[in-house]
Amino acid sequence: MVVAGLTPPPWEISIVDENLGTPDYSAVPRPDLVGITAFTSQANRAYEVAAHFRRLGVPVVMGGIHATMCLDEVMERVDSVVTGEAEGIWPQVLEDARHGRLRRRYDGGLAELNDVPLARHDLLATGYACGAIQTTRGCPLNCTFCSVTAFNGARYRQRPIPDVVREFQAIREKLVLVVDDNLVGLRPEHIARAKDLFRALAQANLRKEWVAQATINFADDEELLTLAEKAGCRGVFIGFESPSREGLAELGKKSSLFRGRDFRASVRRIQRHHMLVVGSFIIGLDVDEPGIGKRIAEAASQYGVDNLNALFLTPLPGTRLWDQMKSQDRIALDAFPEDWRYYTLTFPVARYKHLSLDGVIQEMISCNRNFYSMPRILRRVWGNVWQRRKALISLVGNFSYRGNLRLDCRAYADFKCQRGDSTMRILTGAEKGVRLSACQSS
Ligand code: B12
Ligand code: SF4
Repeated sequence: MVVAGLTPPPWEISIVDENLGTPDYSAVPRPDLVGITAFTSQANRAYEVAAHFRRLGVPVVMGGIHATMCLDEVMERVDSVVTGEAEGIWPQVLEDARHGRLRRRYDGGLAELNDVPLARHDLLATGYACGAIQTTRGCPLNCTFCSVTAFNGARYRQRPIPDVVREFQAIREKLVLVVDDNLVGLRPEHIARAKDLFRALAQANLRKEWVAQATINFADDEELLTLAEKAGCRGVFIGFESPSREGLAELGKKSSLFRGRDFRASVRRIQRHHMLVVGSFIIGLDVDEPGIGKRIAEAASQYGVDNLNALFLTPLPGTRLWDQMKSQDRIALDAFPEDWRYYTLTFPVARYKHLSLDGVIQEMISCNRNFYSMPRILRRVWGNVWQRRKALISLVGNFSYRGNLRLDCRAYADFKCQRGDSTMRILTGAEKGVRLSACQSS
């Protein structure tokens, strides 16, 4: 939608979001140019779509996180790759495409956020549960496992407030996901700007509710919380990552944010402003030993978060964790691009120090079973009723996570079957084929 916003007439644009289903591309009028974006986990599908249009002779450009982090792989499969942020380079790409002289590679680097256009929300289909908007880019924290600093840089950049308000007004949906990685930033001037943004959103009387991602310092400023609530903030997703100090140090999570902090009190302060808190944790760190799943569930319950989102430690390309695991030969699923489909953070794709494949999966199951046990869910939902927070959303959220447990177990069983065995041995391509058909027939 942002790239569409950068695209001037006479270009006519349509957006196909395959999250809504796969269209019959052969019935779609032949375009002059195809642009594709994909997360790493979606790369294989992106290549299928690219191949389809290239067969028709339509030039294909790919950009976004995967294209930037896996440039060589992507270059082999499309006509042109745009790495980095598109704002500074896309007009040039369009001009070159118009004259039939697309270059193989363009680099947009990091954009000035004054140059970010209003995203074309009008081009999306209707019926989404929520709209999406970005108000800042970049994160100074540079955690080892995360690609945000590598992609968007450590300099925290904020969009002009009038642009954000206008874009919010253009979003149809009542519920909005603010996609920023770090909603308020860390430095006083960033927090002051976040307050100004919240004031402006409240004043614009948008009648929208929104959720965002933040670091735990969001809880430290009462005025900030009051303004966020008035601006429509109803929930925050916070990465706690590990219940242990050693785990946080391993992930490079800035210790000053965590040192000496009373997590329960921080979470409560946010919740008192009628916002839900989703806590994210990672399983599979080098410090994690058997029992970590239960330990995380207990920490999350003790902190008082409304939902727990536990993920497997995953070496995403371009991260410091990737470099480290690659140099230690610990990337277990490395038949790329095929294996990218497992890089959803919901499958164990690496070799973990103290946990076998079965072991790490069991820890994940135990973590979720523990946190989403019926007595714990009821206690949390009752707490929300009592505090007059979004009890219904909390109830639905908790039950949908609980409902996913059975699906997760099935997915792990399929994953293990396709992967071969529990000793972390990687199968050859031929072995994989045999295994796969065995799985399908069973
Ligand atoms: C919002 C978000 C989500 C939302 C998406 C909601 C939505 N409606 O879009 C949700 C919650 C669903 C989600 C899910 C996941 N996410 Co996510 N997500 C993000 C987040 C925070 C913002 C993405 C965004 O909207 N950015 C705003 C736009 C404007 O930026 P952009 O996409 O980078 O586009 C710019 C450039 O890249 C470029 N560009 C992009 N595409 C193209 C295409 C062309 C042709 C051109 C020319 C240019 C171009 O131009 C744009 C303007 O400069 C990013 C972090 C980040 N900062 O990017 C993580 C991020 C993309 N997510 C990530 C991951 C891992 C996931 C999950 C796999 C994890 C999980 N289990 O939850 C799932 C995958 C879901 C799936 N379907 O497979 C990783 C991806 C890493 C990777 N290598 O793929 C990121 C980078 C975060 C991280 N920790 O590293 N995510
Ligand atoms: S995990 Fe969060 S805090 Fe760490 S670098 Fe990524 S966006 Fe920043």
